[in-house]
Amino acid sequence: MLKPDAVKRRLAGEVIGRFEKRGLKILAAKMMVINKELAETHYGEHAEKPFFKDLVDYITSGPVLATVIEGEECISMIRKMVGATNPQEADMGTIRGDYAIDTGRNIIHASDAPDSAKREISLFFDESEICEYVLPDEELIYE
Ligand code: YYY
Ligand code: MG
Repeated sequence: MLKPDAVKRRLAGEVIGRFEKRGLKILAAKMMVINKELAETHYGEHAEKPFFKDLVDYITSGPVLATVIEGEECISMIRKMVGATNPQEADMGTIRGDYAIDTGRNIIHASDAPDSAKREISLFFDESEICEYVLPDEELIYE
């Protein structure tokens, strides 16, 4: 999910483009303004953390671009491409390392495991909104 800072800074295309160029497949994408309740559910694992209120305020502060992205080992690959939670610690060449400065404005959310991906996708998308299709160059991407 491209967070409001990414959308407002017009970085959404740039970031999605990195995933496309890597060879990953975009199955769904939707601009939306998340309400407080949905934000609190999405970030439920952080409910007791001191930054929770600021995190919910921030993710609800403007439009996000929610996406569903598919590919082999996609979750760990995307987490690597995203970089460390704190952009100051994120390697150069990662999305956060290249475009962000503060943890509370770190551009992008990425699911961290198959279970959380499944849960998060179901929070933001109906099944009918997720497009299954074949990429014509799949044999050039996968051996
Ligand atoms: O998965 P990731 O986004 O890299 O980090 P999480 O530990 O799941 O935290 C979610 C979100 O919370 C993070 O992207 C920014 C915010 N946050 C924060 O504001 N301050 C922290 N010390 C830790 C996380
Ligand atoms: Mg996380």
